[in-house]
Amino acid sequence: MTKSKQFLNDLFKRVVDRNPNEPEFHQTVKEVLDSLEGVVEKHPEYIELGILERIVEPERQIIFRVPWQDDSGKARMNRGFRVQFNSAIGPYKGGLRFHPSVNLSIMKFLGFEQIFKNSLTGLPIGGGKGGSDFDPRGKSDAEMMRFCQSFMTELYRHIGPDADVPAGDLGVGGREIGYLFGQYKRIKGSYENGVLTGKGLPYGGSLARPEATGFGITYFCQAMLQSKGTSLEGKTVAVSGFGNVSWGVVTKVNELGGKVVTLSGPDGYIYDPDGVSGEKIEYMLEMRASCRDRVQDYADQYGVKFFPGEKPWGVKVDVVIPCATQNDILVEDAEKIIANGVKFVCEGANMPCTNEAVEHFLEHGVYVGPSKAANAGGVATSALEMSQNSMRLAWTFEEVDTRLKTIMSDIYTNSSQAAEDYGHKDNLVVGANIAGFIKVAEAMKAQGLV
Ligand code: NDP
Ligand code: 2IT
Repeated sequence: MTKSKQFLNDLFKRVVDRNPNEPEFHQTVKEVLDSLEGVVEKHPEYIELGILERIVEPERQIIFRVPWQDDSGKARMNRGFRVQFNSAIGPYKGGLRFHPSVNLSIMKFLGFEQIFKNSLTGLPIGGGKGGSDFDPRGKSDAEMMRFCQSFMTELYRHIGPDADVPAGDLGVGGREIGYLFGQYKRIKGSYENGVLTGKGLPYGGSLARPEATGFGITYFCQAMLQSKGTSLEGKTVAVSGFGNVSWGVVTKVNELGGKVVTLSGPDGYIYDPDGVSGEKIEYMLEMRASCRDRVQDYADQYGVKFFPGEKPWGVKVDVVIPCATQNDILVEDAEKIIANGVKFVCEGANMPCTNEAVEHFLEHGVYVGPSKAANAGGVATSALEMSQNSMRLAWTFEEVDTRLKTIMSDIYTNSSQAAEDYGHKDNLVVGANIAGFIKVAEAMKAQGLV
């Protein structure tokens, strides 16, 4: 074993010892550190300067109490988080997740991923993530507003347009960002709309931000297919989830001539052999807004088959794009996907495949688009929203979409090139980690021991 490999293995052990009970955080750290042997061989100074040890430690972690009152007048309490992971290349940037599963491990995994993802966009944004274990399911609009106001009453002192810029993620969309921004503005007494992204159009939101994550994933997926001499035209696609990201993917896959035949929710999956298209895509927005959290509603509405409690990974398709949440594809799912002859898996959600599932795909010649590269279009367009806010100007949809296309194509090229340069041709997982890491490491090196 090389000295570099030994160092990386030891560092991973230290991360596990120092951060017990954080399996999702361990999972992402392992994936990144396992990619960096060649980089550390070439740059031994990254070890000497403590860059690797520092990059796995958040600069700051904020945990706070969020009290709120429900519609019956009962006092309720949730836990709020903001993990400010790395600010070497720009202000902390990353979404807020409201979901009952949220804990420190999940916040740290997402914040750590965000460092490299944001670096890959080529834009000046550092890595952060936040959220709460609040469950939006079944909450009234008024409850949502009171919760968001209480959450911001603590968060506001830690964020700012040049310090930390949150946005949406699972369970946080345009409505929630609106309530969060209103409370921030009220407390600060000044109109700093660059403090949050994913805003509504009338108060500084960017055209194409709602579509950006899903469109970006599809552009990335198309680049993967084109590099192998094919395209999404005429391909069948299995998608999981039915939220914001899935909606953007379904829309763009249709535009590029592909057919999405599955969607999933926490209740199971639907199979629509005619394809999710036309008004059915609009219906996805209704399902998301209803807060019912059921994909079965789609089957009831359009008379297609619903498979309760199952995932869509046994369905025979050409391309797989998981867009629900982390660890959605396990080794046994990967086996089914491989057995069905799928050659392309493009990760839409953050870390939807376990490390073992990714290994399995790579061993069987499946081309994998890793989430930190493939879904970076969301945060990239958030950074474009920040630019527009700074200039006090708004670009057209076409202008934003054109920039997004260029950014996704550059991310594909840089990840693919880095993989090749370091002797891992066609391993975009390793390539994205290397390309994202080097820029941050160089910035940290230049800025001294901070
Ligand atoms: P949404 O809240 O809009 O939608 C997610 C949907 O997927 C919800 O309906 C959710 O239901 C459902 N879901 C959650 N877990 C599962 C599961 N295990 N199986 C099936 N469905 C499930 O979230 P987004 O679409 O914004 O986010 C989806 C993923 O994409 C997340 O991993 C997120 O981190 C990632 N992402 C989002 C970006 C963005 O800009 N929005 C940018 C980059 C990545 P439930 O509420 O029950 O969980
Ligand atoms: O995971 C992600 O990249 C996001 N949820 C988007 C973050 C952002 O700041 O737009």
